[in-house]
Amino acid sequence: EQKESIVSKFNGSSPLPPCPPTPPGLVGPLRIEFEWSRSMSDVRKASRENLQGGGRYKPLDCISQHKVAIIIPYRNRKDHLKHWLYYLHPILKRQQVDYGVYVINQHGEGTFNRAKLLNVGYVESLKEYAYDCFVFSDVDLVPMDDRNLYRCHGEPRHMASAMDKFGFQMPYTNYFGGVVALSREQYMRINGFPNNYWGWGAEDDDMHKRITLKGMAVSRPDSRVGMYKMVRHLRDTHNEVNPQNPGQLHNTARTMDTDGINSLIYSLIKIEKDELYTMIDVDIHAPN
Ligand code: UDH
Repeated sequence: EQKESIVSKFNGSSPLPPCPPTPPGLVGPLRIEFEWSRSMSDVRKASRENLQGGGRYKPLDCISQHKVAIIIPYRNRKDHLKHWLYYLHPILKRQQVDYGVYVINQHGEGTFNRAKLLNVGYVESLKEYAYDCFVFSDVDLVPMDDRNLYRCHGEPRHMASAMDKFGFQMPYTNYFGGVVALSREQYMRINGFPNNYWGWGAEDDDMHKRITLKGMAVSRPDSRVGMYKMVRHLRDTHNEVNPQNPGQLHNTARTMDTDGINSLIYSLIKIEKDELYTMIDVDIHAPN
């Protein structure tokens, strides 16, 4: 009799139940090691199970309450992406997320612009699926505890609250860097992210300012659950510290309603579907 009910579940005659609020398969603290010898075929073996193409996944036995686009700003970090995929796919599956992984590649050698790439990821992921939540994650950050849920909350969420490179503490009170999650409503309320922070620095502070200026607060996991390990690396070329960037923070209140998702201009070059991710190659019109 039990067998029959399982069969009928997969026949579609009885609809899947909603996934429980707390995923049952979580394990808590994780051991993360960035093995240099890990190959892409190791990564595929560890990650591909039950994935649909382009890094899409839905739980098999319940309906997820969280449709999440994971947006990664990217250029020339193949090794980091490998580690990220190796660890994150299994975690996200345990978390019972209905998700897709979008790697937003800045085309060309122009000055890098993290926040603008994140805006592109928001727009492009929504062309594929009705995501209601967006996790914006650097490619080099892997959570050390799977209770740090890749989903949205009542307030914008700063997920990377305890990074190893900052001694597992917040570097300063209003830090909003690394990995954050915003619902569609929260993101639209702040007009997305700024498009004008070229090079390294301050775009994450601008994101935080937008949130507080619109009367929202930021929530965070505690410093155990919020632990992240970063792949160690040198500063990238074409993403030098831009000393102009912090000064722009004085203008956020004045410019945020006109600079953001409503003023985003870019040229799509190519969309590539890997089995583990969707790569969106984009020209964001970097200044010379
Ligand atoms: N990113 C790229 N390619 C680049 C630059 C940035 O993919 O060339 C992405 C990537 O997702 C990265 C994120 O943008 O994680 C943020 O990049 P970042 O350089 O601002 O921040 P990160 O924390 O490094 O990775 C800070 C500078 C490290 C200097 C270390 C010197 N000890």
